[in-house]
Amino acid sequence: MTRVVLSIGSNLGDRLAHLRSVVAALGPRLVAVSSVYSTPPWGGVPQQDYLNAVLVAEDPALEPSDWLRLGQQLEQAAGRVREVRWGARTLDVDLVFAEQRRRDARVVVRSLDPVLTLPHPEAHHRAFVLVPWLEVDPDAELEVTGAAARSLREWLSALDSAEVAGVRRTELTLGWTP
Ligand code: PH2
Ligand code: MG
Ligand code: MG
Repeated sequence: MTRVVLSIGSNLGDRLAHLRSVVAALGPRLVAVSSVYSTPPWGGVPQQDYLNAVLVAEDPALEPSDWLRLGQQLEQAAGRVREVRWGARTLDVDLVFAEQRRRDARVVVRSLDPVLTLPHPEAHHRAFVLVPWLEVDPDAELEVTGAAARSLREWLSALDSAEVAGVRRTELTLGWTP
């Protein structure tokens, strides 16, 4: 059983429809869905603003590598073409965090594999990940390699306040009801 946190983003084409395609595909596996946020592009490549959201999902049968593959399939279904690093994309599905459920305990999945590093090595630096994640899981803690565990709120307070303020909640919805 894994419970995962996915960061989804789009800044090309019908951005909202691309995000919604992930919600539709995950269906009953979804545990929580954040609001949709409008976010300035991060990474220095001039491009359109993104829509970003965070999803929490659970599936007894999927391992982290299965979630990664599923995310890549959804990116392809949205017509994703891989070109410029940090450049515009129809759909990006990033696995930022995973836990294994063992009876009542939750064990955080840690991996230094460059193909799938968990927790995501940059999640704690990205306001467009932390703000929606905090909305759906206000008590979450994130321990990244080489740093102590901190709450999402603490990671956010370490970021540039202009970057955090740039992440704006919209009235758009992903059409999910618990
Ligand atoms: N994704 C990127 C590069 N830059 N900027 C924002 N605001 N949101 C993203 O999801 C994003 C980005 C590459 O994955
Ligand atoms: Mg990404
Ligand atoms: Mg990605």
